[in-house]
Amino acid sequence: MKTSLIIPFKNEKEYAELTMDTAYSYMSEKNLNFELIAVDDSFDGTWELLKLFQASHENVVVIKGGNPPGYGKALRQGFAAATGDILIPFNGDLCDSLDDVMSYIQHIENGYDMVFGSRYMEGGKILDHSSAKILLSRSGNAFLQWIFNAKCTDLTNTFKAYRRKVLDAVNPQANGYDLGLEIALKALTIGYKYTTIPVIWSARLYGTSKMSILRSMFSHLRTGLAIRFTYS
Ligand SMILES: Nc1nc2c(ncn2[C@@H]2O[C@H](COP(=O)(O)OP(=O)(O)OP(=O)(O)O)[C@@H](O)[C@H]2O)c(=O)[nH]1
Ligand SMILES: [Mg+2]
Repeated sequence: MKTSLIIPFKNEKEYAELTMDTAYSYMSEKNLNFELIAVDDSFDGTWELLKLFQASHENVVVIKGGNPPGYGKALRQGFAAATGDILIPFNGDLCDSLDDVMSYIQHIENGYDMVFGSRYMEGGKILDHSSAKILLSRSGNAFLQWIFNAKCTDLTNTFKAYRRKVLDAVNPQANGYDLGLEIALKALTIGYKYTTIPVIWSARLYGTSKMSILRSMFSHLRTGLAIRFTYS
């Protein structure tokens, strides 16, 4: 099966080449059939670095984001451009692990429609992150897990893998950080087969965070409740 990694970038000039090169080398060394789709909303030179990388590599697509920009919007543009059978959002600041990408692919090839990653289950890890952010994220996730009776302690984590048919059926609409949650919850209510595995999340070494924890917590809860009361 072919895998598309969808990689969003917003002002990540320290990461543009590093992330593309790290992902490309890893996927090539594992002999995977893959493509990298970068979706860029930057104004700091990241775009030029991505285009340079694309010029010297096959199976790399670089797309300009929307106006106004958005994390979820960028991922949706990436999904629309992807030609793979397995679609995986992979953050541009290398917080997600490529070994976990490999496990995702194996689980989908073994028959699952979706694989969720949890930083909070046994075997999962968060390397160096503010404890206030973790506390807020864990409590929001505990609530969402409870109202959906889901087998996942980290539903809000966007780092998940989907068979293409899941995205076709869900047709997600979110423009922000709630996109991954929207897809997962709608797909759960449809009944797609999923599993959750532990994943490792590492804090960024360069640049600055684009996510506001309070704003994204609010949008996650709003999205979760809206789906809970309209889809089931
Ligand atoms: N194209 C695009 N990419 C975005 C946007 N917002 C964030 N990103 C990228 O999405 C990835 C994740 O964003 P981060 O700001 O690191 O969010 P986070 O991982 O929750 O925050 P940190 O804890 O600081 O790592 C990064 O590669 C960002 O550059 C956006 O509006 N458009
Ligand atoms: Mg990050």
